[in-house]
Amino acid sequence: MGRKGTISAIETGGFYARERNVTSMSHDEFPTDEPAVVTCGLPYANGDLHIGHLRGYIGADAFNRALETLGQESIYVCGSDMHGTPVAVNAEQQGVDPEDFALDWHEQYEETFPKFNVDFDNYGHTHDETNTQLTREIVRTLDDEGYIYEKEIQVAYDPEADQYLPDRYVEGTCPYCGAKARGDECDEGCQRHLEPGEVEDPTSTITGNAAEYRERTHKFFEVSEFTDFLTEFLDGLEGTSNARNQPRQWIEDGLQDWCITRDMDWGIDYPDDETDDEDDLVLYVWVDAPIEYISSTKQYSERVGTDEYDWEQVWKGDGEIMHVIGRDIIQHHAIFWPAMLEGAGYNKPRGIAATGFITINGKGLSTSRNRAIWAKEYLDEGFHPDLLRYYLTTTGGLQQDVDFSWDAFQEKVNGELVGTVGNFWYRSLLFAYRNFEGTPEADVSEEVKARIEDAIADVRESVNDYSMRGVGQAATGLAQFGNEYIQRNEPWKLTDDDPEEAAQVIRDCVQIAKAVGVLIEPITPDKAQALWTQIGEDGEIADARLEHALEAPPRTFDEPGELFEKIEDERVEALTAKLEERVEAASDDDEESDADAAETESDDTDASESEGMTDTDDLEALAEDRIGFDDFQELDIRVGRIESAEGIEGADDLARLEVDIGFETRQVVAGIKQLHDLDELPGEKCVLLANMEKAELFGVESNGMILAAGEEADLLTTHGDADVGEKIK
Ligand code: B3M
Ligand code: ZN
Repeated sequence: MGRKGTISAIETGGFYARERNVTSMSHDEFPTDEPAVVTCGLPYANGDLHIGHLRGYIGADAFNRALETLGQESIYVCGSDMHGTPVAVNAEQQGVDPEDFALDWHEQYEETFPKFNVDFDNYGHTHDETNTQLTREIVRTLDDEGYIYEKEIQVAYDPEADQYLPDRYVEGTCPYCGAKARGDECDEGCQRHLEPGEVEDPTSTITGNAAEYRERTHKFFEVSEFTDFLTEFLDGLEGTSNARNQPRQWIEDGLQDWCITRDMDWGIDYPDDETDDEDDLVLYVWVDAPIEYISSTKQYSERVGTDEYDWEQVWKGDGEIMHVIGRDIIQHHAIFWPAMLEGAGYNKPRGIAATGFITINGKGLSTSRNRAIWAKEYLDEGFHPDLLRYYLTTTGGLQQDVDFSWDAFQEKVNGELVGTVGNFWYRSLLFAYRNFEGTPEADVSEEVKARIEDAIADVRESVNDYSMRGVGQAATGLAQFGNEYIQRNEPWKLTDDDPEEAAQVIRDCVQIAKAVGVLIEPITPDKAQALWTQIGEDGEIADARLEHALEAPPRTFDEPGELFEKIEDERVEALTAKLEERVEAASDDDEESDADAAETESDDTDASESEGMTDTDDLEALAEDRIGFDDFQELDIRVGRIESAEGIEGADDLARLEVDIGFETRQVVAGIKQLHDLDELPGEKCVLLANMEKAELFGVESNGMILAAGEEADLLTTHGDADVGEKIK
């Protein structure tokens, strides 16, 4: 990123630093008096679900459950995304009708989600009657309001296939960052949405031929008219900082209008009056897809009755709308979608939480390389869904990429769920059962009451910060306290000498056990329910509020059992070997089929496939201007940890960072002020060129250079156990 950027580390927030996802104070804290709806990005109905999908659906499910424990009225809705080229291309490859193809996957998803305790209040799909009607109605309104116009544009066409090439039917180079890109998105590079005609050097994914361009008339939505509205909207938007910062940059670069029609058959017809025209356009999939959020809410409302939940109060009144999405679809949710909602007279989202990706053993998840953990595979292995739920929600902050390996999974499960939570539950309840046949009669001590109240406050704050990791940590932290408490008070020594004191300690422990259950329920609902039953509570723990954590459990209960089981080393070794073999086998296949230019990939996020460098000069430089190993050795590049980050006054782009590089802390100036939320950086690992010449920028000395790539200054880092200070070699 050149000389302009340097950073340095400040007080380190540490690994468990609270995730701060909320910067705006323009909303009342949860719980509010308005009904809420939580949504998650709709899965394209085009292939098997994997761990990358599950992260979002589980995270949003946990968020919705956690909101309910706060006393917020809230529902969780979603649906399958049936249209667009992601579905059409895959259906075509299999020679089946896109509708049958998509419905088939839709039904599979409907069955799969509950197996992960992902509990949608409504799960519809974008091709159903509700969504078709509502989409047409909203587009008509936008048209009536004068936000839609026609324009002649050049669209890609494959003469051999005699077919237009919308979106995923074409591939080429991103005009913004040079990465390999799909027709409508720079999926491996800067993540920008691309308009028809924008992708450079387009080739057809049907035949592999270079695409031709033909002139066609298309409909455009005037997003540019909403620039001021969107600027203000983003200022009040809660959720992750990336959902505010990236769109602000795009707005600054100037918003383009958005082509909302496509030359294809599969989709919702553009609602105009001339019907039966062969050239009829369908709506771009990204028009009808988010409308499913409303349609799905409406279906729920119609099912339970508007007295119980009124979709119009939410979507046309003041309801709380929260979207959980992948960070690759921020532009659709934080620019296009609020503009559509505003133009059509609807309520806007309160929060957008855009999550990072999942990597597998430190490498990008890749469906084509079979480097993924499939939903079905996980269940077939016989692991309880709550283990994966816990892993995915608590391993990293929302915005961070989360790495999955069977090793790390084992470590987390054995350490935190078996060792901390399960161990505390079992030892305290078993002791209570054996000595008191249940909960001893006593009041909870002040110390324990206060500790539970603190944990409840942490959960409240975490939910308001959209941090499910914070919720998990509050629960696990309380169980940790429970273990310490029982250890410190040694009730087993008291039963004979001081039975009253023993009763007090155990009374406290049963309360802590119950409280851990109530607090952890959003993340591990089945296990929490099992605990609930063990302590003799009736009904469902999912209906319990945070306050119930302080209410006395029933007097008696039956003998408890252990709720978590250790994952053995041999199991992990076998699973790891199986995964590696599979990836290897797939990459052999892949090499063979690489020659087949028509190959397309449904949702591959393999970063290793991206090529940021396509400029001819760069390629020549790469071929000729090689350096020797000795030259490389001269670069002192080290792993660092950002301790602090703050903007430099008067400099638009610059931030001052303090970076711990093991033996010392460096002050660095980096040009990342606009591109990163500086509050999020402390605690992050980075890579620093330590023997860079010193420089002074805006009066601040920069002693080293932080390495980053791409227009968004994506900070380089390490993914394994390299220590801070380690030299890169
Ligand atoms: N179906 C999947 C994706 O791009 C897409 C999401 C739609 S959300 C309205 O992640
Ligand atoms: Zn790009």
